[in-house]
Amino acid sequence: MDTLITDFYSNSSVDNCPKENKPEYAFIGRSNVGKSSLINMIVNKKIAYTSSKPGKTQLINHIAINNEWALVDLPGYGYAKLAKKKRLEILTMTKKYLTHRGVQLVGVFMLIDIRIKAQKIDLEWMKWMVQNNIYFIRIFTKCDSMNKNKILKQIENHDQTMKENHWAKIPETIITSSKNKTGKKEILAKINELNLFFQNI
Ligand SMILES: Nc1nc2c(ncn2[C@@H]2O[C@H](COP(=O)(O)OP(=O)(O)OP(=O)(O)O)[C@@H](O)[C@H]2O)c(=O)[nH]1
Ligand SMILES: [Mg+2]
Repeated sequence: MDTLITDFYSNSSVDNCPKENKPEYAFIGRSNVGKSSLINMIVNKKIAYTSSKPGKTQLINHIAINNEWALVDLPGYGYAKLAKKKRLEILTMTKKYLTHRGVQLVGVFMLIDIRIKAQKIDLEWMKWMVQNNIYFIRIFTKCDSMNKNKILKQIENHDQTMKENHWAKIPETIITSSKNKTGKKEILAKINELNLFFQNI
């Protein structure tokens, strides 16, 4: 699937987000997990701002593709160094976007750093999405940092933690690396499948 960027909008409120009824896919996860980098990898362009310092993305960024669908880069959560007021503002904006966008928010890619063990804050976010009927897929990022066996072992540990926290079903999972372009095909295949689903609702 070609990914031609046809538009770019940044907003601080869901109320101002583009009105066209096109399917979109949001990227969430802890600050610095690699959301903006993954989007850039998918579209093959440095469109979303990235940084080695957490807290880079602070708005709701719509990247329209082929005039047909959009990727949405969101701010990260869990960055303690941001002023408390700003952090709360961002959290409120993000949660309002996720709950008020409507059916055109077809799915969320929930990013988790493969290098670290399951974090309470990520589990809480996943639970919050289930409670709010938000469909999400789990994406492990930065998988260039270890070999296949270690990756599988890490995922097994994450799954185990979810089971211990009473998760009945482990979410669909995609392994990625923005550095090596791993997972691009799988993410685009998923988006393609969901775009077709959206056409039929
Ligand atoms: N090794 C490796 N590093 C990565 C990868 N993806 C992102 N990074 C690095 O992780 C850091 C954060 O990347 P961003 O894409 O800005 O992270 P973000 O989740 O958008 O962060 P916020 O906007 O602050 O929430 C940067 O230094 C990236 O170079 C990856 O696949 N592999
Ligand atoms: Mg970002």
